[in-house]
Amino acid sequence: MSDLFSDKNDIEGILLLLREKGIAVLPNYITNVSKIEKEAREVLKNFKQNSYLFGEAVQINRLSLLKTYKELYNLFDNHWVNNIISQYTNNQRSKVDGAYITYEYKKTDTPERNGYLHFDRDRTIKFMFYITDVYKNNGAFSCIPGSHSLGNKLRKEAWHKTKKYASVKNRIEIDYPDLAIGQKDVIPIEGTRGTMVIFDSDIFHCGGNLEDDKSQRLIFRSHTSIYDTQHSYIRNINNFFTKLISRNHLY
Ligand SMILES: O=C(O)CCC(=O)C(=O)O
Ligand SMILES: [Fe+2]
Repeated sequence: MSDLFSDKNDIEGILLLLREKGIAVLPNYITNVSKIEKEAREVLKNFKQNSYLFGEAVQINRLSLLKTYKELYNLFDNHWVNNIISQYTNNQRSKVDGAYITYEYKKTDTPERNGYLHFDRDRTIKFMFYITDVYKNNGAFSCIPGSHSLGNKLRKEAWHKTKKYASVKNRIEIDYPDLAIGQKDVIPIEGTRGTMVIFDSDIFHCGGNLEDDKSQRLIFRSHTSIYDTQHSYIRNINNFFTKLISRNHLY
């Protein structure tokens, strides 16, 4: 997994990893996480919760809704984040759209949707910050480095077959069994609290599956849409005006 590590100051190295592997990991991105954790727990208490089989989740549709939570807000609204988004999207985008806080503490028989190996139906670049230590047993984000190119192709093909978000086939083991790709191929992206993970949501990934009821994971993650098909751009404009659909950016 150390071949996915980069240094926060090495922007070129981070971009290279994102392009070649679909993921970059920055251990010890921040050393003092306690204020961030305090704010994240307040948001979980104060905001409306989404239904989430693994525990609790709050969806923040626009990052600006977090403005009074300075530690959380600053983590995703800064030059470093904006620079990476701009360069990775060739200046199509420059800022974080929204965010999620997820708190996983329930072991389930049937996984939540993000627990299945998948690529996201809408492509985004995500910054994912570990507020607790993350290990295989507490629902680590897991992925197949380098699978983002195949994910990109499959996502575009899937959208050609339907116009309905919920019908887009994105679960690898269920929807694409012929690939014979599955949990046996994933690696858990483990890290201590303060780790930042950046990934392209076309990568095959999953997370949140706890191995026992004692382990817990708390994560703060942002998402920024990448429009790489004409219909994804048009869909976004439609969503903006109609506000009919609230996308779930975990899958
Ligand atoms: O919970 C996880 O680690 C995976 C979440 C996920 O699928 C996503 O952020 O797109
Ligand atoms: Fe996902």
